[in-house]
This record gives sequence, C-alpha cells and structure tokens, in this order.
Amino acid sequence: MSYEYIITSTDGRVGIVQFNRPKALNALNRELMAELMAALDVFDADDDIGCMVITGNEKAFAAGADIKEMANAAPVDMLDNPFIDYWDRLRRIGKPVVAAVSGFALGGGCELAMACDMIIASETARFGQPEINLGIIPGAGGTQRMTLAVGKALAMEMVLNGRFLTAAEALQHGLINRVVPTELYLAEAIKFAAEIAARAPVALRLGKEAVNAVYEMPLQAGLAHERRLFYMLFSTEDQKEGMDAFINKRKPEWQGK
Ligand code: DAK
Repeated sequence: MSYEYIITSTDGRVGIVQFNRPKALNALNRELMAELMAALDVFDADDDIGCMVITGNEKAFAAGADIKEMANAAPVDMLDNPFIDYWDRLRRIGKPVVAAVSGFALGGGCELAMACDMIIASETARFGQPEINLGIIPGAGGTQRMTLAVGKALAMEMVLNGRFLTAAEALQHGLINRVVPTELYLAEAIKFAAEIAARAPVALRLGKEAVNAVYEMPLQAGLAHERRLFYMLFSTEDQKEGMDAFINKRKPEWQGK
C-alpha cells in the first residue's frame, strides 16, 4: 500500500510507521491519521509482525493535531469527523505499540505517544499539552492519561499553563520508558520492540489487554479479568511450549497459538 503522509517499513518482526509531514512538524491531519490507522491495522493482522513502532523525525514526533485544519471547525464538524474514530481505533490495536519520540510531542502528538504502550525518547524530546494557548483543552486523552502518568500536580501545570516536560523529567515522572541519545533513538526503539516481538504472541496481546484494564476497571474487576486471561493462556500451544522449553533447558519456539 502506498501512503502520502507516512512511511512504513519492517525490521524483522517489527512494523514501523514513520510520520512524513516534516514541514508541518508532523501535525496530525485527517489523512495522516487515516493512513496511520490503516498501516497499524495491516501490521496488527500480519502474523510476521510482533510489535510496532510509531515515530516522527528528530525535530518532531508530532506537534499536535493540525491547527489549520481545526481552526474553523464547528462542534458538529468535530463530531462527524472520522478523526475521532481513529483515536478510538488506536486503543483497539492488539499488538504492543512503541512510540519512538524525538523533538516535539505536543497536544495530539503527546496524546498519541501516550496512547501507545511504551515510549522511548531521545534526549531532545519535549512532551506537552499546550492546547491552553489555543483557547482549548486536550481532547484526545491528554487530561486523563497525563494525570494518570505524572500525577495531578504536574498534569495541572501542563494542561493549565502549557508546561513542557523534558525527556529527563518525563522519565522521572513515569511518562516514558527510557531516554537514549538522540542519534540512536529510533534504532534503540526498534531494538526494544524487537525484543518484545520475539515473545509469545498471544501472551503479548493478553498482557497488553490486562495492563490496559487498569484504566477501565476497578481493582476487583481488573483482578478477575486478569485471572480469566491467565487461565485462557493455558489453552495455548505456546504455554505448553514455554514451560516445556524451560524444563528441558532449551529456547522456546513460539507458534502464536
Ligand atoms: N498544526 C499545524 N501546523 C503546525 C503545527 C500544528 N499543530 N505545529 C507546527 N505547525 C507548522 C507551523 O505552522 C509551521 O508551518 P509554516 O508556517 O512553515 O507553513 C511549521 O509547522 C513549523 O512550525 P514553526 O515555525 O512554528 O516551528 P518552531 O520551531 O518555531 O516552533 C512549535 C515549534 C512546536 C513550538 C510550534 O510550531 C508550535 O507551537 N506548534 C503548535 C503546537 C500546539 O499547539 N499543539 C497542539 C495543537 S491542538 C481530538 C484529537 C486530537 C486533538 C484534539 C481532539 N479528538 C479525537 C477529539 C488534538 C489537538 C491538538 O493537538
């Protein structure tokens, strides 16, 4: 499939989507989001892919939703816009998704990174929800996911006063997984994703689902959900294979079944 605003590639079992709108700092317009979701759906359905990486370029992961596209929107335009559906679809991707972030991850760009499962950042990454400067607030999860990640005090500063976090601050406050030298950030993210992609595919999906359930369920329901997923894994060939490989001191060969 050919795309205008993204570039897709693979590296072993890692599917990579790179935003390709550098002149607009990878601002997320409707077409880019449609292409991103189409590409993620293709990778999600491909048995040869175990994990995905979403990235931008060194200067910008994404500087937000496209302000020029939104500027004259009426509420009903926003409601009818498939743009919103793309964000919901991201939550339904079953395989793990890693955001490789360098430079600006602002507004919708920051929300997109937070909607991924893990974030690897370059030293020059900047995370922010500067929507307040436009007379709006975050609309794709920024007030919720940021607060859950960094806590109320800092989230309030970010949402109400447009404070950016450096990569080091984001790491300190638990928003991201690791910070790496800028020239290595994409290679490191792919390496990180490749390690994950080599693991038992069904367990990866269910592990992701179980962790994300924390955002959706009270503890009792979450624990019960986790237990059901845990039991379900005992119906897989990979559980038999993993335990047999451990007992016989050999490397497991996952079937994804
Ligand atoms: N949209 C459109 N164009 C953008 C852009 C954006 N978000 N950010 C940058 N650009 C464009 C600039 O207009 C400029 O284009 P030209 O003028 O050259 O044509 C080009 O990128 C380079 O930008 P600058 O000249 O400004 O570059 P600087 O290095 O000086 O500054 C900056 C970089 C990142 C500090 C600055 O560009 C900036 O402040 N950008 C805007 C950041 C921002 O406010 N982001 C939040 C946008 S609101 C929702 C889903 C999503 C959202 C809401 C709802 N639903 C599902 C309900 C998301 C909302 C947002 O993200």
